[in-house]
Amino acid sequence: MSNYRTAVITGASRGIGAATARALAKRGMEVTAIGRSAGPLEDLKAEIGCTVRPLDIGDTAAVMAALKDIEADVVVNNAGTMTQSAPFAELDLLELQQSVDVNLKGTLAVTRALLPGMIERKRGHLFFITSMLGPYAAPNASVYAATKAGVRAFASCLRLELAGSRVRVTEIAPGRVHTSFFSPAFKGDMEAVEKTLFSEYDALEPEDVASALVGALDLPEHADINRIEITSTDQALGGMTYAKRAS
Ligand code: NJP
Repeated sequence: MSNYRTAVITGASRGIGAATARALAKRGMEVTAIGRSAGPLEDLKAEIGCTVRPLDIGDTAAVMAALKDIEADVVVNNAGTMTQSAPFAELDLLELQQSVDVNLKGTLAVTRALLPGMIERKRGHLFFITSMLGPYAAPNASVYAATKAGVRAFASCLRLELAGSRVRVTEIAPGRVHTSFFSPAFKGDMEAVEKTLFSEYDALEPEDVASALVGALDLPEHADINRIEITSTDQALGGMTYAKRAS
């Protein structure tokens, strides 16, 4: 495994972030787990012995203050939020704002806080958990897709800026993962989420995404996996659709 010792993971209170925290702690790394929910973070701390920082990453000033003393070899920008499933013209303005604040602004702030130290120490690995709804379009998720496309563009620019610095940049774009992420899209109705999205399809588990991340981390430090797109074998992306002419 590469020589990294410390990791900061956003959105570690559940789902992909918690699975990644477990995987990195198991490999002996010192993990700092970030999220807003103090209770689940404390449970994670009891389980894997990580440090926890309850924090809303949508608050840039709070992010800069909370992370200013942290040395991170690995940063997993994972925290994210979905909006209700709705056409853009009908989207709630508060949800629109929150999505941009967390998915895009929060990711920029966390990276801004931790990247200078990585550059100085000439060691680091930035991960960005984006989405298939960055490169591929879908209706009723336009703001979410825009934020994730933004993070993809950001990661691609950073990779160019950081060439030669020994700081790696890996984007991981997952397909559907079995977490509570889709709850807002179904107005909090988790039964409907399970029935509609998971009961008849195999999805990725959070641990699958964590394993992909560890695979990229495990390469020798001169090797940088730029991007991983990962789906379950029941999901395929790309392609085309055609709607029948309205009669
Ligand atoms: O989602 P979920 P996933 N400040 O809802 C945290 C992407 N993805 O693990 O603050 C700080 O279980 C929240 O913690 P809390 C997705 O876009 C997923 O599936 O305590 N943290 C929780 O720990 C996202 O970027 C799928 O509520 C904040 C975590 O974020 C990443 O995968 C598909 C926060 C969300 O955990 C992890 O999602 C895809 C804030 N303001 C991409 N707001 C999928 N699941 O199918 C939220 O393409 N969090």
